[in-house]
Formats: sequence, structure tokens, C-alpha cells
Amino acid sequence: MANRKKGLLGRNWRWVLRGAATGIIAAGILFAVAELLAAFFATVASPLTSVGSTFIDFTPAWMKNFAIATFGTNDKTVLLLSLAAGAIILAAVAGIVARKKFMAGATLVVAFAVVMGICIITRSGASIADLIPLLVGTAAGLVALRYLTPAVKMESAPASDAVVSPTLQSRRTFLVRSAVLAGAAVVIGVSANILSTARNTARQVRDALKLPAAKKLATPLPAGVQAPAEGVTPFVTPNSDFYRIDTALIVPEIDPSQWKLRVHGMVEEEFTMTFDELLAADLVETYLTLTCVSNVVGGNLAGNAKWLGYPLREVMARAKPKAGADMVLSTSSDGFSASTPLPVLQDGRNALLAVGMNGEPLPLEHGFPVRMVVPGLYGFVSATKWVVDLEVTTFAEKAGYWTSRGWSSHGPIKTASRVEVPRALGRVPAGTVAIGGSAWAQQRGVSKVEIQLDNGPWQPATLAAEASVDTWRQWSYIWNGAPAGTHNVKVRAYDTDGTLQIEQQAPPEPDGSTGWHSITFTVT
Ligand SMILES: Nc1nc2c(c(=O)[nH]1)N[C@H]1C(S)=C(S)[C@@H](COP(=O)(O)O)O[C@H]1N2
Ligand SMILES: [Mo]
Repeated sequence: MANRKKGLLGRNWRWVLRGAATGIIAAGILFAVAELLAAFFATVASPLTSVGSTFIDFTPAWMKNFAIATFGTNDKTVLLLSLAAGAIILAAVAGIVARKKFMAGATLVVAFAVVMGICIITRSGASIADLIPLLVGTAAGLVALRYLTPAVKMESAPASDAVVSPTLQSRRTFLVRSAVLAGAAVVIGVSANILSTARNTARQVRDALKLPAAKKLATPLPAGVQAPAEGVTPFVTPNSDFYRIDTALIVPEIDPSQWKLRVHGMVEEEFTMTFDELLAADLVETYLTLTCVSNVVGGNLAGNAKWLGYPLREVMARAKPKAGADMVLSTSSDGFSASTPLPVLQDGRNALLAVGMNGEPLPLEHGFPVRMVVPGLYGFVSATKWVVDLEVTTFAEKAGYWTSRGWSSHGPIKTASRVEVPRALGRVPAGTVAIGGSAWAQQRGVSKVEIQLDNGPWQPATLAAEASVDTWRQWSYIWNGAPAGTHNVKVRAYDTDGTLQIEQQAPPEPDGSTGWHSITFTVT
């Protein structure tokens, strides 16, 4: 009796496991076939890309903040893994249901496909044809599901101790069939990957591209921009270390020969610009520190680079905005958008359509072939990567990506400063302790930095040389005879108007964090 119970339980478990395996393999076939075909369509035709991107767009701001704060630039890997886990669970459920009642399982698969289809068709630039890979993939997935699901329901088999058990025979069949299909899914999936890489020329074109020299070179960096405290961030951030923030699950791969910038809206003259036209124009070079609105006090979502590009002022002069316009909505090939005040793109500052970053074409993940960079504004309202469209409009009429998700419509950068050395909770040897860090107030410039040791009086730090009001400025303080024990250092900066950095602690949302940064370290 006990034996028999155990046998039944074992059979049930096998039944559930086979159902789950069936669903997962069928999903593998569905995605592999769809992705293979998608290589021949626009990026949005890939169900994985479009579902993931839609998921990002619907991620509430607090969750995005949490992801950036917790996983940093790995937030997308975490997202992909959670989506994969979700997909595996749903696929397993569909497979188990199909064992019980095939039509019910198949209906579930179709329902999931409909949701994915909605994700695809609602992406920017999607057309009906982009649904073809998903349709064919779903058909293949359903065939796989049918092929692995036994026609006779298992539980209707006599639960007797029959010598020739039907499960024994179907077990071999099941194993062979699932091995064949799983193998096919892997082969098709790998081919899809190879094919989509081969069909994407952006990387090769970028690596071979020689950018023209600037008509107007950047002012050379003065000596002493780097503070003498060892361990302070490099003044110019290497491209490979530059922070990356965007909503793109898959980095857009744009062939520059296909790239066009459309300038339209409330303008006298609408026009489009090609990449060659852009390169032939009078390019300028400038050092500029980009900052993300999501940066927390003391955070590292800021980077400084030498940018090469065409002044947006010239683009606006050609377009001739009409009276009443007060905003330019820049849109990326992946649908992200930013609202930048029109006057900022017309005044003397170096707001650029950038093509180069630190002497190279833009890295793909930083917006190749063309992005915007605008001094004085957080990236979410200015620094559109993979930019393809500039619409002159009004703040009353249109809103950018993050503005319609609860963030501000305007984003001037707030004065900020941070301690970089010693490291928070770090240990340093007794004697002379070098303290240092960076401060920024783009467009206004940093005029003074002060530190407070162990809640003592505020004292001036030594400022490193200033490259420009648009770049961060380093500072240092040499503490001689620091006694052993735990110490605290707090920093605050003033801009050139003499305005002190805001003391009150505020989170990034909706328009940038505030508060003075402080860290604790131990002298041994
Ligand atoms: N297309 C696109 N451009 C974008 C974003 C984005 O999500 N998509 N994020 C913006 C934000 S919030 C910031 S802070 C900067 C970051 O630029 P980086 O990744 O080159 O550092 O890009 C801006 N441009
Ligand atoms: Mo940002």
C-alpha cells in the first residue's frame, strides 16, 4: 500500500515535470524561430527586445531608481534575468496545462503571444510586418507543444500494476522528442544570434570611422586640473568608465549611412540632415561634464569627456523657430525623448549634436552615431542618445519620456560636491591623510569648496585648476597629523554666484538630489 502511494506520487511528479519541460522547450522553439526571423526585420520585431523594452517603459520610477541604485549599470542584466525567469515559469505552466487539456495550454501560449505582439506593435517605428517573426515563431512553438504532449491523458491510464506500463514507452519517445526539439531550439537560437550580429554593420562602421578635425578646438586643459590627492577620479573620464544610463535594453545599432536627423515643428524651415552633412559642417570641440538626475548625494552618475559636435545653435538658426515655441523635444531611434528649453539651444553655450567622445566616434552605448550634449542640464532633459528627431514645440504641448513618468519637465543641474578619497568606511595609515573629490555646477562654475572634519569648523579646501564652468572641478585637503580613530568628513561647494550648495537632503526624484556629502573613515 505504502509502495503504491509512493509510485503514484512519483508518477504525478514525472507528469508535472514533463509538462514543465514541454512548455519550456516549446517556448525555446518559439523564441528561437522568432528571433531568427527577426534578424531580417527592424529591431522591434524581436519579441525579446520589445517585451523587455516595454517592461522598462512600464517600470515605475521608484523601481528604476532602486534598480540603478542597487545594480548600477547592471540593472539591465538583472531585468533580463528576471524576465527570463518569468518566461520560464509561464512556459512551464502552459506545458503542464497542455498535458491536462491541450487546447487550454495552446490557448495560454496564444494569449502570451498576443501580449508580446502588443509589446511589438506599440514600440516606436513598428509596423504590422514586424509581427511576422512572432507569428511564425508562435506557430512553431505550438507545433512543438503538440509534438511533446501525449495524445492520451496520462491520468486516464489505468493506475494498476500492469506489467507493460504505457509510461515506459512514452518515456523514451518523450526523451527523444524533447532532446531533438531542445537541440533544434539551441541551434536556431545560436544562428539567430550570429545572424543578427552579422547583419548589424554599426559596430564595424564605427570602428573604421575617421572623424574630421574640429574647426574650433577645445581650450587645452590647464595644468593642475587633477587634484593632488591620490585616488581622486580622473579629470577626463575614459569612455570605457563613463557611466551609462538609458532605457535601451538592446543598444540601438544605427548605420550612419542610414541615419537622418529630422528637424520640424514650429519652425520656418523644416529639414533633414544626413551624417555626411553633419561631418562636413563646422564642428567644435568642448569639455563637458554630464550628470544624471538619478545621481544620489555622493553618487557616481557623472562623467567628463571631450565632445566633438555641431552646435545646436546653428541647427536652430537654420530652422528659425516660430514665435511662441519654448521647447525642443529630441527623440531617439528607440523612442526615448527629452524636453530641452529652446533658449538653451540658441544661446552661446556649447550645446552640441555630438559625434565624437574623447577623440573617438561615440561608443554605441553612448549614442552612436549622434547624440545631444547640453551644458547645465541633467541628461534626462537634454542628452538624447541615438537622436533622430528634433521637434520645436512648447512645454504646454509635449512632454519628454521621464516627465510623463513623474519627473520634472525642466532639469537644470544643481551644485554638487563629493568626497572621493578616503573611500567611505576606508582605512588609511596615520600621518598625512589626503582628502579630495570633485564638485560641479555646470554653466555657473565652482568658486569655493569647504570641508568639515569631525563636526569642527568649516575650512576651505584647495581648488584644482578650473577647465571651464561646464566641467567639474576637483578639490583637496591635506590633513597633517590625523589622529588614529574614526573620523568624519563633510563637503559643500559654492558656485561662482556665491550660492552655497543646498544642505537639505532630498532624493533624486523629481529634479535632482540635494544634500551635503559626508563619509566616515578610519585612521589606523
Ligand atoms: N536614447 C536615450 N538617450 C538618453 C537616455 C535614454 O534612456 N535613452 N538617458 C538620458 C539620461 S537620463 C542620461 S543621464 C544620459 C546618460 O548618458 P550616458 O549614458 O552617455 O552617460 O543620457 C540621456 N540620453
Ligand atoms: Mo539621467
